[in-house]
Order: sequence, then C-alpha cells, then structure tokens
Amino acid sequence: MVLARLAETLTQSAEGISDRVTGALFEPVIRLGVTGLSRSGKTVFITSLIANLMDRGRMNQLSGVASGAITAAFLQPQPNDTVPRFDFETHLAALSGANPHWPTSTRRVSELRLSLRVQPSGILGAISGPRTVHLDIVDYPGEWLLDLALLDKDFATWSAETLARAEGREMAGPFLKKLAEIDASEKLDESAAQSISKVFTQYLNALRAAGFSDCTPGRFIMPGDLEGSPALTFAPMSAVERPKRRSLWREMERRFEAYKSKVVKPFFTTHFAGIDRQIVLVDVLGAIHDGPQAVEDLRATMADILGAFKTGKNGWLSSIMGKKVEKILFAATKADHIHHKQHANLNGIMDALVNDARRRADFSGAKTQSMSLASLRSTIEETHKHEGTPLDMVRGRLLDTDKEAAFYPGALPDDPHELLEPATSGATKWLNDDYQVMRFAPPDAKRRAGDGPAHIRLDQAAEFLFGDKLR
Ligand SMILES: Nc1nc2c(ncn2[C@@H]2O[C@H](COP(=O)(O)OP(=O)(O)OP(=O)(O)O)[C@@H](O)[C@H]2O)c(=O)[nH]1
Ligand SMILES: [Mg+2]
Repeated sequence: MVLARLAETLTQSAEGISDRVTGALFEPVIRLGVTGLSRSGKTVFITSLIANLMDRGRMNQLSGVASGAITAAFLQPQPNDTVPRFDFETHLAALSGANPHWPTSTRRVSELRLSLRVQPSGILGAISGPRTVHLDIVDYPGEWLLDLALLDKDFATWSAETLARAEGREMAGPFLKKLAEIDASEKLDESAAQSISKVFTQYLNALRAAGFSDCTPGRFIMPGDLEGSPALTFAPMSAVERPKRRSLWREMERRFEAYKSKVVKPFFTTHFAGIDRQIVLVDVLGAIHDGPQAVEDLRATMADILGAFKTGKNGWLSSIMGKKVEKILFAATKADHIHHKQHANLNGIMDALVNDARRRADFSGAKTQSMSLASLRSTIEETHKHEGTPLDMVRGRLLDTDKEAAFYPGALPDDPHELLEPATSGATKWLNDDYQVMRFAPPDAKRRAGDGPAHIRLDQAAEFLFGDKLR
C-alpha cells in the first residue's frame, strides 16, 4: 500500500519535472560563472549578453550567429526554483529605456536561463536536427566574492592581516581606538562584541567608498538576508596568548568560523557548483583612476580570490565546482572609456595584473585568455587637435552633469610594468600621468530592429566562452 502510493507519487513528480529532466539529461547546459568584485560590471554584462543573444544583430563574431546556426533564443524558467530570477527585463529597461540609467548595486543572488535553438549546417545538421542549448547564469553582489579569500584562513591569520593593513590607514582610526580599549582575553561581553563589530563595519564601508577591495567579510557591507543577524557580529582581534574559553577572542573566533561554514560555503556550494565556463570581470580602468594603491589592492585581492579556484590539495572550491572549468576569460571591462587605439595596452595591463594569480592558481587544463570589452558602449570616438597634436578622445553623456563632453583619459603605457611596478612598490601617486575616468551615462541611442545594445567585443567574449557549443 505504502509502496504503491510512493510509486504513484514518484511517477507524478517525474511527469511534473519531465521537461527539466529532459533538459538536464539530453540538452546541453552551459553554466557560465561571472566572477567580479563589486562594480566590476557583472549585472551590466549579464543583461547585455542576454539581450545581444536574443537580438543578434551585433554578434557577428559569434560563429553560431555568423553561420546562422543559432535560429532562436528565448528565456526559460530557471532550473532552481528557490533562487530569485535575474530581473533581466527591469535591468534592460534601465539601460536602454526612455531614460537610460545604470542598474543599482546588486543586493542578493539571482539566476537566469537562456535557451538557444541551434541548427548546425551541412550533413551533420541534417542528421542531428535542431537542438536546444541552455545557458545558466548567476548574478550576486560582488562583495560576497571577497569571502572566498577567507576560506583557507583561520581567525588569527585573518585578524593579523586585517589589522596590519588597518594600521596604516587613517579611516581605520575609530576602529583601532575601540580595539585598543578592549581586552580580548576577558570574558565575552555581548555589548562590547556588538559595538566593536559596528565600528569595524563602518571602517569596511569607508574602505570600499575609497575604492579599496580588501573589505572582508563581504556580508558586513552587503548583508543580503543576513541584515542584523548575529552571524555578522564579530571583528578582527589583536593576538592573545592562549585565549581562554568564553573569552571575547574565542567567541570572535567561533563566530568567524561559523560565518565561513554557515554563510560563505553554502553560497559557493549552491551557486558555483558545476560551472564549466568562467569570465572574470575586472574594472582595471577604475583602479588606475583611483591611483597606485588601488591598483595594488586590486592585484592582491584578485590573487587571493583566484587562488581559491586552484585545483589540488586546498582546492575546496574546485572540488565543489565538480568538473573542471574548461575556459576562463579575464576581461577588463568598460573599455569604452578609452579610444580603441589604447585597448591593446589595457589588455596588456589586465594580463599582467592577473598573471601572478593565474600562475599560482594553476588553471592547468583550462584554456585562458585576456581581453578588454565594454558590455554597453556609452561613448563614440573622436580625434581633436590639441596644441597641434591629434588627441584620441571619447565622447559621451556625463553621469554627473548629464551634459555631453569629449574627453581625453590619458595614455596607458605600452609596457604594463610602468604602472604595476609603482603600484607594487607602494607609490601613492602616478609619476607621469594622471589617468582620469569619467563616468558616462548609458547611451540614449535608438536601436535597429534585431540589434541588441551596442557593445565592444561582447561577441568575441561569447565566442571564446561558449562558441563551441553553439555551432
Ligand atoms: N561606460 C561603461 N560603464 C560601465 C559598463 N559596464 C558597467 N559600467 C559601469 O560600472 C558600474 C557597475 O556595473 P554593474 O554591472 O552594476 O557592476 P556589478 O559587478 O554588478 O556590481 P555589484 O552589483 O555591486 O557587484 C555601472 O553602474 C556603470 O557605471 C560599460 O560597458 N561601459
Ligand atoms: Mg550587480
């Protein structure tokens, strides 16, 4: 009786999910990991990629588009019912509607599935017929990515590193003062724990506002559903020799470990499992604009994060990701801020910036490439004469004033080390040039039917990442 009922229930649920099972078993799924710090351009990239895969007029460098193999693209219910859907329509309307504006910072995780009908040409196509390929993408707040760097650190190490960096920074003043007032070897006092974690969070927010990326734990800045939760009431502590049980130090250590196991790991386990293609987005130009310290901070943070993707003995992340990531693209975003003649130099800087991390992370087996791109091209190029010399400029609508302006951002060096060396050796200002990056509003341009939003090299990025699956 019970068995019969059980069998019946199983059959019913199998019917209910048959579409999804078919999808999972017979239709290829590309899980694209979009990795990038806060403001690196993930949400804009995902929105523009989806829009350009649906309206493929600007995607000629994607071989399945050039050959005509991709015959249709449509959004599907996503495979994971418990994760909110990526709000593609709202983001696209923001970027390309009547009053174009950038989406706000992402506050929670969301997911989307785009399905593509592919009809290969030639004999193979005639035999195999059309097939459907699914592209699954997850968007999340960039701050959460920072927590990857915590996973292989214990509380003492994380505290020592965080405090060493804080020592030299003016904005850490109130936090360090508070820390000096408490004795972490004393018995835990909950109100002391709360107030120190509050000033620590204020310090992290100030760090982020100043353009620094080393702001762990990421949920302190972007708590998502954990707003106000006890999981977020800890802070780094100065070393204590043999801290006693129930001391403030031990309790902070316990909360740090709970944060890692109950918050960080479940997020990556759920959303990074099965990723087979990965794009790493980096706002290189933004960091150059913020100065050598921001570039060095970006380099070190990327090295830490990419280190978590390494295979081998400490490869926690690679073990949950299951199969190996086959392709990784490192992309410098927002390349429309500079004239295309400088893109090769931007590319070189991007390459050099993650070079160290790439070597350490040992992406053996994965095909990697660097490029510069713009997910949403917001400028046009112009050349003006300035004191007799031609200057390659970009023109766009400035975000702050809403006025159109042409603008020369400064020349990036041919040799990336001209930038990276001063950054690594602690310079506080660039020697030769000041690099300016204006913030442009999204373009207010009419699109032809069949065209997606204007971009730079988004089709080449797509070709590298998953072009092989769409031929
Ligand atoms: N000019 C230009 N600006 C861009 C482009 N992509 C992103 N931006 C700028 O970068 C900002 C951040 O982009 P998002 O896509 O929201 O960044 P994100 O990685 O999703 O950030 P979080 O949600 O905070 O993690 C935007 O508000 C734009 O100002 C681009 O292709 N061109
Ligand atoms: Mg976002």
